Amino acid sequence: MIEKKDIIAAIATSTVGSTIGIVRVSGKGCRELVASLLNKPIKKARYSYLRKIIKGDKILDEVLVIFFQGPKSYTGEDMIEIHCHGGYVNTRRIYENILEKGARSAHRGEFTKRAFFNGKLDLIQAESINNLINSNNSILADNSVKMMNGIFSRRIEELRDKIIEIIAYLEAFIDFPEDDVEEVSEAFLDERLNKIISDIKVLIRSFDIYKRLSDGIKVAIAGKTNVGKSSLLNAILKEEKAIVTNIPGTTRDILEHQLYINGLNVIFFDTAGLRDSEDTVEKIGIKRAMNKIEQSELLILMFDISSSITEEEKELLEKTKNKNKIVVLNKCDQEKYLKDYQKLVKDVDHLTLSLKTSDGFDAFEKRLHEELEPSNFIDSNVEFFIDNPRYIQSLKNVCDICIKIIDKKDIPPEFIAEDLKETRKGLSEIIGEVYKDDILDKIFSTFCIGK
Ligand SMILES: Nc1nc2c(ncn2[C@@H]2O[C@H](COP(=O)(O)OP(=O)(O)OP(=O)(O)O)[C@@H](O)[C@H]2O)c(=O)[nH]1
Ligand SMILES: [Mg+2]
Repeated sequence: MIEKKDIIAAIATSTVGSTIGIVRVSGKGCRELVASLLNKPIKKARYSYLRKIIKGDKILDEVLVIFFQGPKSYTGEDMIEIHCHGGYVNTRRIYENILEKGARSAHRGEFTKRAFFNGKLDLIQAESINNLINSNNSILADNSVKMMNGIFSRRIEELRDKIIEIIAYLEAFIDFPEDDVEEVSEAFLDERLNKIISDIKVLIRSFDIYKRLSDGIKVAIAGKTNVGKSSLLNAILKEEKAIVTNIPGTTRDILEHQLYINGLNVIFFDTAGLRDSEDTVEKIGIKRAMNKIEQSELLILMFDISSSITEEEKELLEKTKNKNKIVVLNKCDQEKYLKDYQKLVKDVDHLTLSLKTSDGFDAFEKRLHEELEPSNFIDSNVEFFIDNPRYIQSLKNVCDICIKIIDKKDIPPEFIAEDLKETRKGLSEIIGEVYKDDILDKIFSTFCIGK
C-alpha cells in the first residue's frame, strides 16, 4: 500500500540532452511545498505560472509551474508540474530542493500506482501507459492508446457481467428452490459458457499479433552464393552493414538488422549463400539459412542472371513455392542468362534489378513496402490486440474453468456457482478490481521513475 500522506517527487524527463526538464510532485500539500520555493503562492489550478525558483538570495531557474487540483489530476491527488530548463545539473538541483522541502523520491511507477488507487484508471489502463512509453513501433503504440482508453477493460467488464448474470440465475435457484424459481438448464448454461469461451479465445488469439509485431516481422534474403544478398541488405538499410565481396561464400552466418517500415518493426536476415559445400562452417551456415527461410514471414529470393542456373536454385524455388516472397533477378547489368531465369520463374511474379546501377531498385523498394503493409499482418476486423502475457494467463484460467463446467455433467448448482465465482475473480484481477500487493509491486516496478 502507499503512504497517502507522503508528497512524492521525481524527474519525469530525460536529464541528458533535453532542452526542458519536468519535475513532478504529487500529494496533499504539494502546492504549498512548491510555492515555498517560489516565494509566491500558486493560486489557480490548471494555469501556467512563469516563476523564479529561489534558494536563499539566489535565483536557481525561471520555470513554468502548473498546479492540478485533485481529483482532477493524473494521480487523483494534488499535483504540480515544474517545467524547468533541461540538463542534468539544473533539473536535478530543482528536484533536490523539492526533496529538501520535505518531499520524498517517488518509486518506479508510483504516480500511476496512486492514480490506480485513487480510481483514475484500472490496472489494464495503467499497464497500457507503460506499454505506450515502451512501444517499439507505431502500431503497438496505437494499440496501447486504445487499451489506455479502456477498450479491453470494457470487454473484460462485459465478460465479468455475463458471468455474474449466470451466477445470479444459479443462486436464485439455490436460495429459493421452493419458490418456483426455474432450474438453470444444462443447455442454457452450455450456451452461455460457450459464448464466453469463444469470446475469450478470440482475445487470446489476438496476443499472436502482439508477439509478431513486438518480435518484429522476419524477412529473409536468400539465394545461391554471390547473387547479391548482402548488397541488397545494404541497399535496403542504406548503410554498408554487411560485407560484400566477389568471393562466393562471403556471408557464412546469418546477419540480422532491424528497420521500421510502415510503422512495423522489421528484421532482415542476410543468409549464407546456398551451394553444395564440403566446408564444415559453411554447411552449418547453409543449414541455418534454410531454417531462417522457413521461419520468415516474407522471403526475398534472389537470382544472379549473370551466372547459370544451379540445381540448388531449382530446389529452393520448389521448396519455397508456397511462401510469401519477392523474387528478384539481380545483376541485370550483366544479363547473360536472363532468358533462362525468366523461364525458371515464369509462373512467379518477379522483378529485375541491378544493385550495381540501382536500376529497378525503386520498384523493388515499393514492392517491399507493399508487402510490409500493416494490413497484411493485422486482420482489419481486429479492433485491438492483447499486449500483455499477464492477461493471457488469467484468460486461459477462466476459459479452462468454463470448459470444465461444460464437460462435467450433473454438477450441483452450488459447485458451478463457486467455480464461476473463481472465473469472475480472475477477470476482476485483470482489471485490478481485486489484486495482490506483490503482483502490483511487480507490475509497477517495470515502470519508469516519474511515471
Ligand atoms: N555486376 C553486378 N554485380 C553485383 C550486383 N549486385 C552485387 N554485385 C556484386 O556481386 C558480388 C557478390 O555480392 P554480395 O552482395 O556479397 O553477394 P552475396 O549473395 O551476399 O554473396 P555470399 O554472401 O557469398 O552468398 C559483389 O562483388 C557485388 O559487388 C549487380 O547488380 N551487378
Ligand atoms: Mg553475403
